This record gives sequence, structure tokens and C-alpha cells, in this order.
Amino acid sequence: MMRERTPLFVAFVVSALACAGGIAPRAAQGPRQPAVHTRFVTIAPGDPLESIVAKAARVVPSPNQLAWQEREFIAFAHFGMNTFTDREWGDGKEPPALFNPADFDARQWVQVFKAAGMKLLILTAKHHDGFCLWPTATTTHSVKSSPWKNGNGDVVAEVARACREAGLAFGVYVSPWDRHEPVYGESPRYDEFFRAQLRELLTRYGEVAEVWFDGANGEGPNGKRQVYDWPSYYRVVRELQPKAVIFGMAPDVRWVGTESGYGRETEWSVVPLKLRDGAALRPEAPHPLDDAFVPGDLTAADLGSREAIRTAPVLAWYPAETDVSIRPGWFYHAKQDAQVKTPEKLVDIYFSSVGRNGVLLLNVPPDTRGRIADADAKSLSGMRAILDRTFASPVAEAKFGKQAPAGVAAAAYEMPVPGGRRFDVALLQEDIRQGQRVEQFTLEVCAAGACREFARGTTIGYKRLLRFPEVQVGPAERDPRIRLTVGQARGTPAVSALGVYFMGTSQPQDAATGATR
Ligand code: FUL
Repeated sequence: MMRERTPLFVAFVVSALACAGGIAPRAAQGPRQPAVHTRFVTIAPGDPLESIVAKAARVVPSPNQLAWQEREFIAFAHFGMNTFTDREWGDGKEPPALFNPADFDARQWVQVFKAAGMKLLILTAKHHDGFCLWPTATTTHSVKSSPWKNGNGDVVAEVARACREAGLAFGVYVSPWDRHEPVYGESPRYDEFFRAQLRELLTRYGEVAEVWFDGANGEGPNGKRQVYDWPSYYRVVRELQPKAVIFGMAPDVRWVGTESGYGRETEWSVVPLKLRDGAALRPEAPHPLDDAFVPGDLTAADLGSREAIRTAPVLAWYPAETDVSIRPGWFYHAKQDAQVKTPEKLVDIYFSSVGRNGVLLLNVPPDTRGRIADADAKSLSGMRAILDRTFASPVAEAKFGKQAPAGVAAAAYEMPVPGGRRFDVALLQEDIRQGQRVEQFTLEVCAAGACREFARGTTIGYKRLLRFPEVQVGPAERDPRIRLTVGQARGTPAVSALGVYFMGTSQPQDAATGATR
């Protein structure tokens, strides 16, 4: 059903052909954007909504956050004492003698992850049980006291080396909550102990791209609750690994809010932050939020809408990482071998995480041999095959000029699509170096002056993927084109890419038109 277009929102049309040579689209009406980009903005009490929205549009990622976002799909490996006790949370009383992988092979892990398209691997160097996978000088509760390699092994070193050899980035999960360490709960003493562990991890193993700080915080053995000196932990990371992002209890990368693998349909990277009372923000510092950051609740359905930002004291670039395990548990359990997520489920998760402006952190836990189990490797390669089949042969793709025009409130982008083809997937990207601005968009297929909508959505951000019922372009259509119309934006939209693809499997649908879930 084609309908005549009423160009209600269209202030101008950006043609993919015109932009191929880098021609910037011309300006139309709308509020002028200040040119200054910033990592955060402060909101004064009484600021009108229009000014808050314009400020939000200027917030951009740091270079570290941008590099992290571009990795898109990354691996988590939960491996440690729990692998051998068949538990999810150890209590710290496990004898190191239990840690003894029979056939440890970090290269095999990395080979599986690389083939799946993952770009970074985060290893649980220490989980809540306190057992260290590296021969630390801070405690005897480590691989050094285990029978593995007669106490001469170093899991962190082997995994870091395997990553380096294969060109994957490397990251560490270090649990602040430590159920083994006797000084846990004696706050300054434990802070010193934890910083010493961080120093070892961040100086011995080459470049570390992500440090993962979990929020779990239980009672210490002495019954006292540990009060973590977070800013002092950040300082160690900033000094020793200046290119790393810190996840979780830190201001670089936020938890998406669930462990299901599904981000929000409307996922903003610019969100309100709470600040410690009286703490100063230092705009000129490389990490201006570190001393003032207070972890907040990230589970709300709406974190970044106009409603959510209107009462915020500070808005910052704080993007979502979507963590999920390929199995029911985070650690390997033989009894879950038949519950490994299928390739189709993993593809659905990919569309709902990477495809919703997040980075997908997929946990694939090595088994008691110290290898990735066959079932997991098979599912991952099945997922890769579906994604490659879909994205390696685009039906149509276009890149748009990097420079956003000043003063455009709504815009449309077009690209030609070949006749006689069908598609059921769309990809959209904003140039987030200029901010995240799109609040509502529609996609149409147009030919001979008539257009028909096939999908719509809200936010785009770094990447948005949509699935919808198959769209056919007739072989005899005259000048068929795909049109993306940005109906509402926080100022000037800067869409950088648009593509349509054919997946052809019966997948769940994401686009509001024809949505089935
Ligand atoms: C949680 C931990 O308690 C789990 O064991 C797991 O490591 C997960 C990724 O983070 O908070």
C-alpha cells in the first residue's frame, strides 16, 4: 500500500548520493546548537525544558567511551573456584587445592570468541570468594596455592597473552566484595589491600581495556560492612591504564539494568547522574566526574527521556553495557550443558542489545577442563553465521556526512534501493561524536512519488537494528528509495549510516509498525 507523502516533518532531504562526496546538508529552521561538545552538563534549578534538552544534545562520549562503544560485542569469562565447586557464589572457605583445570587452554577460548566476532574479553580475575587467578602477593588465596601447574600457573597472564596474540582487547573483573580476606570490612585497610590487587593486575599484564566493578557488597567476616573508597580505586586505574573504561560502580559505563541481554527500546546514553554532596566537578580534568560520582539505580524503565532529564542536576554520557550469560548460570555447571542458548536466541539478544544502543557483554564460562565447552562454541558460531549471512550482503547501505548542519530540528535521509529485492532488517547509526539526539524516526520505502512506512522507532544512538515483516520492492518500480525521517530530535540530528538487509528467518520483530512483541 503506497500513500502520498505529506512532508510534515521534513525540513530537508539528505541524499545518500549527494553525501557520498561528503557534501554537508544545508540548514533549515530550528534552534541553533551551541558548538561546544562536553562530557557532562549541569542543570540549574529553574532551567526551562527547552534549554535542558539543548544541553543534553551537546553531551558526547570521551575517547575511551567511544572506543569501547565501537567494540559492540564483547566476551565475559566467569572462571575460578566456583567452576570446581559447581557453585555461583563461593563463601571464601574453599581450599585452593580444588582449583585444578585438567586441560587449560586460553588460546582455545580466544579462538572461539574471535570467530564469533567479539572484540574484548573480560576475565573474572577475582570473584566474591576472593580466590585470585593470578599469583598475587596480597594473599595466599590464589593459584599459587593450587595444584594447577604445581602452583606456578597464572590464568590472568595466559588469557591476556592469548588475547594479545589474537588481537582481542583484554579486561578484568575484580570483585571488591571479598568473602575470604580477613581485613574485608575494616574499610581503610581493605581499600589498601584492594588497591594493591588492582596495581598488580594493571601493571603485570599489558594493556587493560575495561575494569569491571560489581556492586555486590556483603558483610565482612568481622560482621562489619566495608565502605569502599571508590575514587581511590578509580585513581589507580586512571594512572596505570589511562585507556581503560571502568564499568558499574563508576562513571564510564553503566549496567543496562537487567541480566537478560535485553536493553530498552528507548536507550539513552545521556542520563542523569547523582552527585556526592559538596563534591566538585572539574570540567577540565580528563575524568571530571570521578570524585563526585555516586552509583544510582539503573533499573528504571526510563532513564533518559525528556521527563527523566528535566529534574536532573547533571547529565552525563553514561552508555549501557548489556550483560547476559549463554547459560543459566555465570559459572560452568555440567548440568546446564543442555541449556546453552540457541543461535537464534543469541541473535535475538544481539538485536536487543547491540541493536538498542548498547554493548553486548556475553558470558561464556569455561568448563572444569579450562576450555569452552563444545555446546557453547557451536551456538556462538551458529549465531555468527546468521549475522554474517544477514549483514555481509546488504540490500542497500549509505553513509551520510559526518558534519551535522547547524539549526535543523527535523530531517530526512534517503538512499536508493534496488528493484526486485526484499528486506526485513534495518540498521541506523548516529554519529555519537556529536551526541545522541534522535527521539523519533520512521522508515519508508518510496517509489514514483509515493511512500509506505515499514518501521518506526524512538532512539538510535550508536546503533539501532530493527526487524519487521518482509518488504518487497517490485522489479519495475521507478527510482525506488528508502527514506528515514527524523520526526523529533534534541536539536540537530547527525545520522551517519542507514542500511537494509534480508535475514529471512522467522525472527521476532522490533519495529513499531507490525510489531509482534
Ligand atoms: C553479579 C555477581 O554477583 C555475579 O556472580 C556475576 O559475576 C555477575 C556478572 O555480577 O553481580
